[in-house]
Amino acid sequence: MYNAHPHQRHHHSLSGSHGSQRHSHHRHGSSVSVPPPGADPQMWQWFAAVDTDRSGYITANELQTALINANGTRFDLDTVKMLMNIFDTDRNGRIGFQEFTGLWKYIVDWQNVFRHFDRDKSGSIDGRELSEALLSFGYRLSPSLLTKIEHKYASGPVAGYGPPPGITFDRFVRACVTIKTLTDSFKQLDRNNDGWVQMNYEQFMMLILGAP
Ligand SMILES: [Ca+2]
Ligand SMILES: [Ca+2]
Ligand SMILES: [Ca+2]
Repeated sequence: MYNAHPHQRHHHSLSGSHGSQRHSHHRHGSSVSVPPPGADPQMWQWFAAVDTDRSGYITANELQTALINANGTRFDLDTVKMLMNIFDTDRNGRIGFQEFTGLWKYIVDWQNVFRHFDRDKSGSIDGRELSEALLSFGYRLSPSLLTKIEHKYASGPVAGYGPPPGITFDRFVRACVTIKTLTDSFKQLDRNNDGWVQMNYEQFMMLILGAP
């Protein structure tokens, strides 16, 4: 979805085999093809394009199929699960239309952030761009931490050598959300705000496993 403008997805979906003309032939058609009252018709079209089995809900698999990085790779399942976890507010394991509205806006906002910090328009975020982005979010990280993050989230070098190929959109979002989650967890324990915490094993494990 990063690569394709929402409109392109919309047209793609209508030209594909899941066009809206099929709604009425589906056994659940009457209940899911009609947008909820007051729904943005454009948003409903995008939702219908991602809900390929017309169940009225978006699953992790459907979401992963719909989300494409600029370099043509699909989003990592970890990122898809993270997004589902944030927006599946009723905790039924699927994304309904109202939840999708929030999810879509979130992705569009992140696309704008990504494009802003992808200074060289390479379609990925390199170490310098990452450092600038995190600094603008208020994270003043050491060079070694930045390198660690860059290596963790960059996709492997294509030729096995040379500079890391950078961080794709989906991994950039996951990196930023993870850094925020871990930092917030730390700050909660660091009550006097001196940069040190005392925690037991249980707390440490909960903190790490609670990160996306
Ligand atoms: Ca579905
Ligand atoms: Ca849900
Ligand atoms: Ca770049």
